[in-house]
Amino acid sequence: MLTTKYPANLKQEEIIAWVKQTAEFCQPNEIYWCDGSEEEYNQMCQKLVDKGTFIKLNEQKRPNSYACFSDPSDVARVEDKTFICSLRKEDAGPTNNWVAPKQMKATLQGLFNGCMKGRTLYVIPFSMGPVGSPLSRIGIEITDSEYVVVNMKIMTRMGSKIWDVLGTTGDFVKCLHTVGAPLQEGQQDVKWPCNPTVKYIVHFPEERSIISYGSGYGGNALLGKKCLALRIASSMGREEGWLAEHMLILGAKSPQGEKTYIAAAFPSACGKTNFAMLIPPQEMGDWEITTVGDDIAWIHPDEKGDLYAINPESGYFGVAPGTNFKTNPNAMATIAKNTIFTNVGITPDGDVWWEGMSKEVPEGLIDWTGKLYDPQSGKPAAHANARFTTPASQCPSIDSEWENPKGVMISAFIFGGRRSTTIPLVYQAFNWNFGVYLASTMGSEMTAAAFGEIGKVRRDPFAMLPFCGYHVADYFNHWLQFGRNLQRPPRIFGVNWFRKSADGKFLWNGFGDNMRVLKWVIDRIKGRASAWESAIGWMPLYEDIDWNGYEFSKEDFEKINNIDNEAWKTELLAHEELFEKMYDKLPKEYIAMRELLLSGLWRSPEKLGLAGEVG
Ligand code: SAT
Ligand code: MN
Repeated sequence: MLTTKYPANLKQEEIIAWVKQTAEFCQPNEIYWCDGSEEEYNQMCQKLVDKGTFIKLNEQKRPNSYACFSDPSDVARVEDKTFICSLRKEDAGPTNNWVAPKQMKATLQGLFNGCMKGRTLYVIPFSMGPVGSPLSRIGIEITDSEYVVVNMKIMTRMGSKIWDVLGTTGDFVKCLHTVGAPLQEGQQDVKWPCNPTVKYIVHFPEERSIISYGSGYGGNALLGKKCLALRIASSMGREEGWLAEHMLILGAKSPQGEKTYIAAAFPSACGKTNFAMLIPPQEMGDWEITTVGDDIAWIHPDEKGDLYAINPESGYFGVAPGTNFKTNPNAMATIAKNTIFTNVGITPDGDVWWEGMSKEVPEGLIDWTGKLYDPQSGKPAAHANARFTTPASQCPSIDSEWENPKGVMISAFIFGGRRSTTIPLVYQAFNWNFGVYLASTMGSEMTAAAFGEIGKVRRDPFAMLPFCGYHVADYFNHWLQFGRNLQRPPRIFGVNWFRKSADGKFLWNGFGDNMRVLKWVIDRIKGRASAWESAIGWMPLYEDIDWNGYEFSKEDFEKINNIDNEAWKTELLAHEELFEKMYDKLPKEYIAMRELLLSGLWRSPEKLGLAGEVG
């Protein structure tokens, strides 16, 4: 029987009993209660260096930073092994894997018996959201991975202070994680322990608990992120009347000093972190973009019926490849120190490198498999899903209100995917309902074979496909109902940075130039910008966009913002494919809205001879 010293300010018997029980079952060598201090973080990193998991980077070039390589079987989230184990199958819906909770628990029991042998059981108390904010939620993660402890330290508010917040009655989400690699007596550990074949990421929404087996990586193991802050929180939000969304939150300050906050959802591989940290073109005047969050937003109505959002995280777990001083200077500055890199390349002088960081590949680079990199191999040096874990507080564009316990007031939602055709650069939905329809039917062309045929459109409602913790059509209904309760519902916009010309070239620069679209969005919210009424929503004419410093022709604008009636008919038909999967719970409004959209597919600004109708 293991003895352990409980934190003095831990006041809930239930937590002590849970940890004890888990320890008896998982049989670790030791129990350690994390206090969240700097010393603890440093000691834990040193332990990872001693084990060979972490490589300490050059202290001059990348102070207090580490790199590590995962097992090749453990490089991303495992969607096919992710389960929503609600009591009833119909509550998980058609987009989630489901197994009856009893049956899943029996499977997990078999796997967890003795799973922490030879390891330490760590107890990590953490807050998603500013500590003590009424909008924040508490989780406790039990894990046998030091990598998880140090990453959770960056990504969440973690440590002893959480016991005070919990007091004697506070609620928390139980998160149990193991790498699933017990060590026998005397057995040497590997650098990246995990279970190469068996992985389970399981959510019990009614119990509000999470169990994760077999992976040490990102969203599979840092249970505060996708598991708690999206899957479990979306289910809480439905019951409690709020929204947990896969959205960045940014602030935009106009040259006149007016501040507007916007939340935006994009599927992965659409440049969310870049958008959240955008640097506006100087020619547009003194615009400033500030960052509240890059991945998740928790959104609550206040007493007046306005919407306030917090970022539940305190760090960024961002994709490294493609990040450079041009695409995202703010991210590059953020990761200059105190950062953990996973699956990037390492230079001979102890710094990091990835595809897209610079044109030349550094000589003598070690690739993410730990071998000397051969640029002729045709393989990338950094894994395509290589990540940095870095404190949000280090971001030069961090918003002054990012830790405000009340959150920031959201004035608009933006939804976008990667679409080479059909979807225009920007359009504004007619109203909340049409906006919810737009978000429900959004799709993105796949860039990784893991999710299906490359280039094919995958429907990804609200960019929540892998993250919605309940029936996706119930989720649509929740959004519709949520809007009915708002006095001043935020405006909803669709964007597409990825439209291509007939010869296959991207029409739009993207990055900083996305500020031009953002400015029109803001001007629309404030009632300042004109727009014409297209079949799918309100759209800018060429003159409505600020082109200072960007030579973008009217012809190209017509291409990028064109509504091709035939393509849209096909698009609307494709929405049916999504709907038939959830016909039993599909909002009845959707059928009507689809018909209304279809019925308007005859107009275009040329046909209407519009010069700039104000809507
Ligand atoms: O690995 S995470 O799930 O945290 C990141 C992602 O896949 O979006
Ligand atoms: Mn994400």
